[in-house]
Amino acid sequence: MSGVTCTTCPYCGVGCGVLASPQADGRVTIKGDPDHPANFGRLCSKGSALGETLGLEDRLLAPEVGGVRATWDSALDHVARRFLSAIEEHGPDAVAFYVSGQLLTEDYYAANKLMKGFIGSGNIDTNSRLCMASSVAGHKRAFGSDTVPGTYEDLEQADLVVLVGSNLAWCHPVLFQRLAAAKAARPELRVVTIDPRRTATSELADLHLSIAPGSDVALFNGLLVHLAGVHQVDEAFVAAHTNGLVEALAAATGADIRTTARWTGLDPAEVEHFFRLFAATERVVTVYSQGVNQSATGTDKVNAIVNCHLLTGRIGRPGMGPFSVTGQPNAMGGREVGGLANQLAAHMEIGDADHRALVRGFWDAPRIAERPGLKAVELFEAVRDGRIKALWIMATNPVASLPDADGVAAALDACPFVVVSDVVRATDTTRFADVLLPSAAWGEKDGTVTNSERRISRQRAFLPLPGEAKPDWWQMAEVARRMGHAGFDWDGPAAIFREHAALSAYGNDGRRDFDIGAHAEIDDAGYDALAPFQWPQPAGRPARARFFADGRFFTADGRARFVATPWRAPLARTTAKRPFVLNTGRVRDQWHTMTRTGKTARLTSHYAEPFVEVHPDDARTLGLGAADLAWVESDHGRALLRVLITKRQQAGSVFAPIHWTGQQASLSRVDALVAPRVDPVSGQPASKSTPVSVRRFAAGWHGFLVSAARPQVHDFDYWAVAPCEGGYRAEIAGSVDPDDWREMVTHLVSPGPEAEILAYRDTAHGAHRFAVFEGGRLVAALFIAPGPVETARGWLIGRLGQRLDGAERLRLLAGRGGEAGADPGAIVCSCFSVGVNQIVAAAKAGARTIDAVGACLKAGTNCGSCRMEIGRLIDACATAKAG
Ligand SMILES: Nc1nc2c(c(=O)[nH]1)N[C@H]1C(S)=C(S)[C@@H](COP(=O)(O)OP(=O)(O)OC[C@H]3O[C@@H](n4cnc5c(=O)[nH]c(N)nc54)[C@H](O)[C@@H]3O)O[C@H]1N2
Ligand SMILES: Nc1nc2c(c(=O)[nH]1)N[C@H]1C(S)=C(S)[C@@H](COP(=O)(O)OP(=O)(O)OC[C@H]3O[C@@H](n4cnc5c(=O)[nH]c(N)nc54)[C@H](O)[C@@H]3O)O[C@H]1N2
Ligand code: SF4
Ligand SMILES: [Mo]
Repeated sequence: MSGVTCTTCPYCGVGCGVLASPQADGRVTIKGDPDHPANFGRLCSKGSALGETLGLEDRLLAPEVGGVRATWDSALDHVARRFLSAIEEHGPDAVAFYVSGQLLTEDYYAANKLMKGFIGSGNIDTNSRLCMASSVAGHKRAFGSDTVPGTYEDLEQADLVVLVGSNLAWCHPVLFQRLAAAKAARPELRVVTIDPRRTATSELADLHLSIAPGSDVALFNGLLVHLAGVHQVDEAFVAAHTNGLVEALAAATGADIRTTARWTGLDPAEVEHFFRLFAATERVVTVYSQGVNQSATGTDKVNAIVNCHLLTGRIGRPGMGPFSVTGQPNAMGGREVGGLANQLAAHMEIGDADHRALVRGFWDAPRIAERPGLKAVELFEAVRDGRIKALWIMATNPVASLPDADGVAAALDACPFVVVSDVVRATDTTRFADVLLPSAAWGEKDGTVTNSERRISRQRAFLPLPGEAKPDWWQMAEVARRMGHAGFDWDGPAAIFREHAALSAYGNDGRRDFDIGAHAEIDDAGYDALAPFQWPQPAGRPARARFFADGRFFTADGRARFVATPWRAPLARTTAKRPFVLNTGRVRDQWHTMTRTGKTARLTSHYAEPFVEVHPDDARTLGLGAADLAWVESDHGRALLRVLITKRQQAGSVFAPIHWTGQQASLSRVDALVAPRVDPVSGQPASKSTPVSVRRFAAGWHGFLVSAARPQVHDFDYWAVAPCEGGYRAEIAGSVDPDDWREMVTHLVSPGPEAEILAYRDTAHGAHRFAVFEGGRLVAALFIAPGPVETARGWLIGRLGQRLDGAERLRLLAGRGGEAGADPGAIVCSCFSVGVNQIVAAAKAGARTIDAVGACLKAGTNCGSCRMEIGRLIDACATAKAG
């Protein structure tokens, strides 16, 4: 294949258009698609680095049964047989699928159809349960349908954008850049961020509310009361198009500014400032994400926000509305096909007999699930206690991403039959598979995805299928056929898309929001050429960009519902034994469990290790120093993480990113700690509020290693490995010194027989340094120190693979690299590998703006994902100077 392919980024829900051009040398050039309406040519750091993640070295390229390579035929027969026999013996509810918002709509459609229409169970749930379920439930309660009313343009057209529990700068970077550009062009556009932590996103904010974890309902109840009190009520809209205001207001009674401030831990003046701003601004968009959804009161948080928009009638008009931004590339597509256990298909409900009859008729299905299936957390409980006999996991890594992750591992271990479809051979979940099925990855697969603003775009293949990899829909269809079911004989994703589009229009008449009937007759060529479009696009009726401005909702009486959301203090109480709240989330350059973004040196240089952020006051009490290691423990499990001390963290809570797994580091899965507590309405886990304790790890020694070959690190108490330019970098630590340091080096890097190992012992500092040369080139270096290793990591990495003369060797062993001023420091701009030290130096030398830093270092001038961090460094230098 050659030429330029228009496709869509496989990471976040912004859904950026990508132009991929395979080169003669096998590399693929990646650019933003200037014509795609989500990004207009922009890409963030992860999108820009897509070309570096396409290597096949770690891919799963052939089916395996029982760890042994198998043919597709035998593997598929085996899967069909085992599912059939489990169903025959124990009934349809004894089997389950656990799928993912990273499937394409066509894959997802096939999986849902097989489970709900042909196996006849509701037991298909998805990682969207961990992600969007509270928003889905909140939308349904308020609108009668799972509808995102607005569009990205609304963020640019608003006069106030409120970001609640959203680190947009890192998690939806291109949408954030659109917002930042709009604010730069129109400084009167106000931004408020609501997050217990200060983040890269809050750098853009005019007002940051560092609320007490979990207290969002109290804040928005207070806002509702305030808006009613200052007569900011759209009386006509409320009277004609809503129900339930009296009850919602009653539930919020007493939430005056003072009380709201007390419940949210904020200053009354800040609360008042926010309330006044909201009251006085007609064009308000409230964007929310996992700080809202991943909570034991997540659905109430959503409705408390939506209530304020209904009260003011600020919904569905340009620049106004509640806006749930989705995480995964196809979180929305999964909802459209009914991939959650409590949905049916095409935004229909399992619980609705008419919907069941309609879908059953359309599919010509032998049986249809009569009731909702198990939601993710319950599903894995059922696996653990033996109710589920056969489980198929597709495009998700639950041993790393579900709460009580060790419990999930135990469940999979106990399950009689586990199938895993993945693109990567070794993940924390593939370890437990009886059958491994190699899936087509991004760039190889074809289909559609729907982004946060309901825009459906094509993902197109530009690479051949490697090895024996096959698309996920094909795997599902083959197993369905082998189970004896008709209705799965599609010849490609276009056929599935046509069926999906036709079902969305079937018996619809405008009663259901999701309708793309205009595409039900699309031919294969039309599907190949399909340009991004927003739903709904019904056949014969006009398309529209926004919902609800007309006041017509999808409830039985057509009116929206105010939902009473009485404030309850968060359930996860800290105790003397577990005195901190563990908050979890994302970093800029990694995607989830790192199976793709973890492959590139560029993306791992921003953060190369799993870490926990701790407020300086807490660090003091805990006796933690900078870059110490600490045990973070909950009632469910523990993790060993690098300590980052920062004031951006609230005292009393700690933050750890979710990305690291057993593939990259020792005990680093934060979900091993997270309690399996869920929101009672949505079943979404409260992933951001587990009580934990933090304890310093008494390391006897710390080590930093660079090595051309992958090092053998698994025996150490602590280890974390990442790729770097020319090889690997690793952080290691142990509680007791080894008997022989030199032997340890040999064990770590297995030097060849000709290797020269130079050693240096710095007795004054208790340090040991080793350098290993092969053919005159540096192939490994290890720096050991009694405390966290202080060395110029970037400098050392830069020496890997180089020929060093005698003087250079001495300098290296003396650990004097950084003193030469050559250390860029931790990488901030991953596009041009520009580090903290360089940016600080530029700022000190007079670069006072982000653009000035860009002009001298190029930092921040490509994808722009790092601009907020550069801004913060400049500010810090300016403050230091002033102070
Ligand atoms: N770089 C990167 N981007 C991603 C992803 C990724 O893995 N990496 N994943 C994608 C996916 S699937 C998702 S779902 C999105 C998630 O996108 P976001 O929701 O923006 O990301 P998170 O970091 O999970 O959490 C957001 C913020 O919620 C805050 N928070 C915690 N508790 C509370 C609370 O009680 N109230 C409030 N108001 N805030 C709170 C956290 O401090 C955190 O800063 O990101 C998507 N984009
Ligand atoms: N504590 C805590 N836990 C969380 C969260 C949190 O904020 N805090 N966030 C939650 C959220 S919002 C999410 S979305 C989840 C994400 O959690 P996961 O879904 O578990 O994370 P991923 O690493 O994206 O897993 C995707 C898997 O699919 C594989 N894959 C990639 N492409 C394909 C493909 O085309 N086909 C197939 N079959 N496989 C493919 C990848 O190699 C990888 O193994 O984590 C959740 N867990
Ligand atoms: S913002 Fe970044 S990760 Fe998200 S779709 Fe765009 S390029 Fe991909
Ligand atoms: Mo997500």
